[in-house]
Amino acid sequence: VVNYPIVISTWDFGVAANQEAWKTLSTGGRAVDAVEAGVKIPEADMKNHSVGRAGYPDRDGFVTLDACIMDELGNCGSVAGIEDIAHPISVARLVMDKTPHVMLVGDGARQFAIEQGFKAERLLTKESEKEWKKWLKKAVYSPKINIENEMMKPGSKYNHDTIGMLAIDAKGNISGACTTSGMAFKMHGRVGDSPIIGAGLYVDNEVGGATSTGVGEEVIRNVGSFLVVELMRQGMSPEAACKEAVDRIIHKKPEKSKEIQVGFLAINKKGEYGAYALQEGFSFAVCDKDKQDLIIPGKSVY
Ligand code: SD4
Repeated sequence: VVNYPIVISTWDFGVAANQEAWKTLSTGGRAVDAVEAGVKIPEADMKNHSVGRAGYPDRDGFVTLDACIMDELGNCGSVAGIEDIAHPISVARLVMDKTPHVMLVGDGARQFAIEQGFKAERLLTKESEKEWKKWLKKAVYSPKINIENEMMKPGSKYNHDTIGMLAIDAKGNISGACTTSGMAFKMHGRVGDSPIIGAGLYVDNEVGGATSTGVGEEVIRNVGSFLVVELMRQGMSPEAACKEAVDRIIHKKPEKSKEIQVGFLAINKKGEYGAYALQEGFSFAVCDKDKQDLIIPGKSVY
């Protein structure tokens, strides 16, 4: 039995993003078009301070965005540390479609976007600037993630994060997209897992796809999303594969693992899905022909 078309994505804002993706999937469109359209919803959301235009800036006040996309043919595109462009996922899509490259960073990514007709605009909102100035008073920079913990508390105003989305279209083809403003008040130039193919996102059309959210450094160290897909290739269910990837992080850094959040989300070729996270508080959204749900998976010790 197979279950597609289907789209799944990280966090509660995934519900609205999935609805947008579903418009493409339910009318016979390609998964890659669906995921691009889907993640543009949180990218454009002015209330969302962890993805796209209203994202919190880095510690020097620059809003720098990361995104990547991967299709069923193994094509992929990525931008990292791009400034002034509200929809980094669409720039990543054009890196994939129109250049011989996979990844463009910083000013080069911005220049490419402008050449492709994107508007350069100030992304730092008044609200984000206010939060940044508040943060500057103490300027506690702790990559071991006080801010991330705060983000993960249900109801916290930081309680939104990277969106990673995976879709299977009516033909059974799998694609994924991932987009973020990264860790709030990060070092200028810091890049997380989200735009790194294999870390924040990976798709193999024969096996499935995976994406991640949380502290990108730990995901990069373990090449997390690639690992999840490879574990599914060996026969693990999506949830078991996500759990094993989380366990690798715990195994390598047991102490640090107590203080940070990392979550993986995965789907296999049949449209079975699952997720696992280091800490409580992670959620993901599922949309297929029968349902539109928000699911709260367990944490590593449940
Ligand atoms: C990153 N995984 O840049 C992304 C987003 C993030 O807490 O910071 N999440 O590491």
